[in-house]
Amino acid sequence: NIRTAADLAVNGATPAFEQMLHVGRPNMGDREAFMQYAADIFDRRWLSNNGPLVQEFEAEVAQHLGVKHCVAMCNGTIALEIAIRALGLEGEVIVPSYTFVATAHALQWQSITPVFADVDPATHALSPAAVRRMITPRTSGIIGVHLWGRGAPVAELQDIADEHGLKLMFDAAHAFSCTYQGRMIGSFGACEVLSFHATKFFNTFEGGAVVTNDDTLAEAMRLMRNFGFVDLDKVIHPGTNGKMIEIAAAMGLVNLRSLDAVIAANRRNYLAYREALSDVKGVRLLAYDETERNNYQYVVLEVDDACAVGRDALVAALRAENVMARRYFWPGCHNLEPYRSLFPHAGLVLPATDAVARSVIVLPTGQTMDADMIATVAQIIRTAINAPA
Ligand code: T4K
Repeated sequence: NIRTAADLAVNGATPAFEQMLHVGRPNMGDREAFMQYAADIFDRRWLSNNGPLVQEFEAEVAQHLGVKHCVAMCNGTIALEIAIRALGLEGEVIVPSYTFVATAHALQWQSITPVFADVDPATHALSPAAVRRMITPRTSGIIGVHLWGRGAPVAELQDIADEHGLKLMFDAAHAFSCTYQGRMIGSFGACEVLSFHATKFFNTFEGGAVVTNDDTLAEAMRLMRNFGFVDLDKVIHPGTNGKMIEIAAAMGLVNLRSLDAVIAANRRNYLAYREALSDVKGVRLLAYDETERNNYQYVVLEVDDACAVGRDALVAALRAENVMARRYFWPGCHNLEPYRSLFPHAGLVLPATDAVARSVIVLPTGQTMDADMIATVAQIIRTAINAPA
């Protein structure tokens, strides 16, 4: 019963939730099915290095996404690094600043300069016009990000890449099992990178993959994820250890069976939040396009500058109630080190990125949230805004 400022934990009341509510609480499939896979792995004594479950997992993912190749990896960041290298990116690559820092780090880690372009404030996705402004003679590629599982402006970015002879790939870490203009995300650009981290819509504990229709690129990535081995004692290329392990693939195979159930739970949560917050002035939920298939993994609340309570005060009020709301992806990569101090980013101003990063709160969703919990979270937000201390 949170009605007045005095009922809020931030003002000394008992927190609404005893247990913390997390953004990114893992969605888990059938426990028994997983235990069976684990027992089989024990008996088989095949734990890693392109094992049978990894191969089965790759085939199922490729089929689900309607793409020719899935190259499974140990996590999304290594998958990004390997994709970037296999594509031959160099010099400068244009990326959004409003993304998880891994998108930028995967380039910087390989001595390629991520060049940050601004986003469209309405969609939070890379702005094609901003991308054009950042092209220089050193630009070799563009990495679009399907942020929050909503498709980046794929067609416009492909046009820019074609006009300027640039490579285009996508960070699809958020967009597993989502569509762009009715087609499954996974086969756009030269390749697309997935993350199966614990906090993602679909997880393999840790994991990732690159998906592509390009045979040569897939072959190069398979080499690179396994030290460049082509035979038992023959190495033909520099490589790293990007392999997915069998127990991760087992989790993936189990979780693949509950994709639709998780989507249904996430969508129900998203609609419950939307309904409960519809009359609260100063905040709005970022809408999903219902004509697309969405995974609804991110409930993204935008706080207006004119809201009676600032974004950070609202986050503090939620945290006091044990609602671990997140300020993703504040303050934008261009404001994080090393980028903020380095040429060409020192002093870079990206107005839309700054405005979006200043306004967003990501709220808990997933299998573990129910209607009562969502009603309470919404009531905390309503009270914090309407009855500030
Ligand atoms: N590109 C994009 C656009 C990405 O968003 C990401 C990852 C990547 C690339 C790279 O993919 P990976 O290399 O990660 O596969 C989390 C995740 O660690 C990260 O995977 C994800 N993006 C990012 C958006 O979120 P943090 O720093 O927020 O994680 P952390 O530890 O604060 O956890 C988030 C919340 O989830 C916490 O409240 C705790 C809860 N949680 C977490 C784990 C791991 C659980 O309840 N159970 C768990 O097992 O980055």
